[in-house]
Order: sequence, then C-alpha cells, then structure tokens
Amino acid sequence: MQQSSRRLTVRTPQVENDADEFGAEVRAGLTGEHKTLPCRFLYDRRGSELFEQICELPEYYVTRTEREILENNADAIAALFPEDLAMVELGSGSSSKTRVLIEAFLRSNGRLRYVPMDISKKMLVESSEALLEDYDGLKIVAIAAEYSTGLRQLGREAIERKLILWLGSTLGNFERKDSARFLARIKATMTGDDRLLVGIDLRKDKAVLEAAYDDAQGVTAKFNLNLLVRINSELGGNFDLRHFRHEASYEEESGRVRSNIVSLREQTVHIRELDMYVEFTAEERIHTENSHKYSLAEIDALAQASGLRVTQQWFDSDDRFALNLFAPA
Ligand code: AVI
Repeated sequence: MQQSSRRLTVRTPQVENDADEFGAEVRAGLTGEHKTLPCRFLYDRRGSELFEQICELPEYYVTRTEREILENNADAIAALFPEDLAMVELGSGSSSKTRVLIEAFLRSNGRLRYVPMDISKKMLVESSEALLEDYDGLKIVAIAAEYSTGLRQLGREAIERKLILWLGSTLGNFERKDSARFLARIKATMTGDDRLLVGIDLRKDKAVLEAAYDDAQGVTAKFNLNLLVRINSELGGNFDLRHFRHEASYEEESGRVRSNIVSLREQTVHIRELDMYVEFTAEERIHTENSHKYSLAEIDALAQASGLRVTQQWFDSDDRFALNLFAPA
C-alpha cells in the first residue's frame, strides 16, 4: 500500500496482526519455567510516551550522550557524503536526534532523501510531516513496518547511495549473536559505497548503569510495568500492579542490564482472553529486557562477525557511548 503527497510517500508493506501476536507471545512467555515477555511489546502508545520521558531523565545518559556526539560531528559526517544520498533510519521514532544530521546534510548538499522506518505508522506520518514543514530540501519515503519487512521493502526502493542509521543503542536490546545476524542482514542491503551508522552504548560502571535503568522518579519502572497494564487492557488480564515491582541489575561479565518484573508475593493472575491462569511464587521474575553494553573490542568483533568493518568512530567527552560508521568488509 502507498500513500503520497508531493514530498512524502508512505509505504505500508505489512498487514498488522498485532493483537494475535501479542496474545500468542504472552501465552508462550508466561507458560515456561522461566517467565519472559519480549521487549518489543514495551512500545504501545503509552510505552512509547514513557520511553520519550526516559530519554529526558538525568540518569538515562544514553540519548543525551548520543545527541552530543551527533551535534559535535554532524558536519564531519555529512562531509563524508558529498554527492546525492538517501539517509535510511531504522526505528526512527520521533526522528528528533536525526534532525541534527538532516540539517548538516541540507547545509552541505542542499537536498536529501530521508527514508525513516518504524513500526508505528502514526508516529512516522506525524514526524515526517513535521520534518517536511521545517525543511524544504527534504523528500521522505516512510516505511511503516517492523525491521525484517522494512529491510525487504528497502531492497525494492530505487535508491542511490545510502547511509543507514541505527541509533539509540537499540542494537543493545538484541542478544549478541542476534545483533551480528541482524547487522549481516542490513549489510545484505548495502552496496560497496553504502555506509551504516550505529549508536552503541559502552560498558561502564555498574552504579551508573543501574541508576540509568531504575531512575529515582520511577519512570523506567512504569515503562516496564506497562507490559502488565497492556495485558490487562488488551487481553483481559487482572494483574494488580501493587503486587509487582520493577528490577534492573547489571551483570558485569556478560555486559548486560537485565530488566525484570518481580512478583511481590505468591499470587495467581487470570488472563481472560487467553483463558489461562498464571501462578507466581514470591520473588518470581518475568524477564522483560536485556540492554547489552559493548567494549571497543566487542564492537570490532561484532563488525567482523557481520561482514562489516569499522571505518570511523566518534565518542562523547566521557567515553560513555560510541557512534560507529561501518562499511562492507
Ligand atoms: C530502546 N532501548 C535502547 C532502551 C535501552 O536502553 O535498552 C530501552 C530502555 N529500557 C529501559 N530504559 C530504556
């Protein structure tokens, strides 16, 4: 399907069947011995709003730090691509950080094709319209799809040289092996001149990380527990939020922050639409998200495992975060 105005084309290559998929994943995740819920379900409307709030929190340095790197280096990045370019962005969300790059490209080249990709069509259309209002030299082909469908659609677009962005350390939410596999799939869409710019959060002090994922105002707790709110409203669950808490702990060795929802007591929850009862012991956990942190050596290894090589890296003043430019190896 396609929807066009003069400078905006929206592609929706995917038929949405979110409700069924959510139910099936909740059933599978809450039935096993170790309960889990996939982190991609954190981002319904309310979850996305809470995530935007997380990005502004004093403890959550990730967004601010990446923005600092982009602001300090956007002109240098644009200078690497002096000819016509399509800038593709995976998981573009509100595209707020990307504005820094868009402006740099428009300053240097005068025009730019931007191809944002996001699962939320509403967010895509709203942010694309806002961008087009602000920037005359911009044309947008927006792809409303999850990553694999979006990448397939990207293969069908007639695109000149491209720079693919994957910002926000979203890669960190993939298991390490899966992130290499996913980067290899991105690489499969690239020609020799194309480049991939990926924001990756670096390994650091446990206390800094645990504060970033369990902030004093409790916004991250709300974000995580919103999964239970979603089950209640979409699947007729009766989770009582007073009897669950959020937990985030950093495992130094594996370099990941694990987020869980912890049952505060022995309890049984009913999920009407799934016709199931879920039993919890006191302190039993539902694992909801991993946020992997990388060393520079791990970034090199990741590139190698994906058929890519690091051509340039930029850091913030405290070396908390790396923006990495990859080329096909
Ligand atoms: C989207 N993603 C990179 C965030 C992260 O840092 O793992 C999601 C998040 N979870 C809790 N706070 C932020």
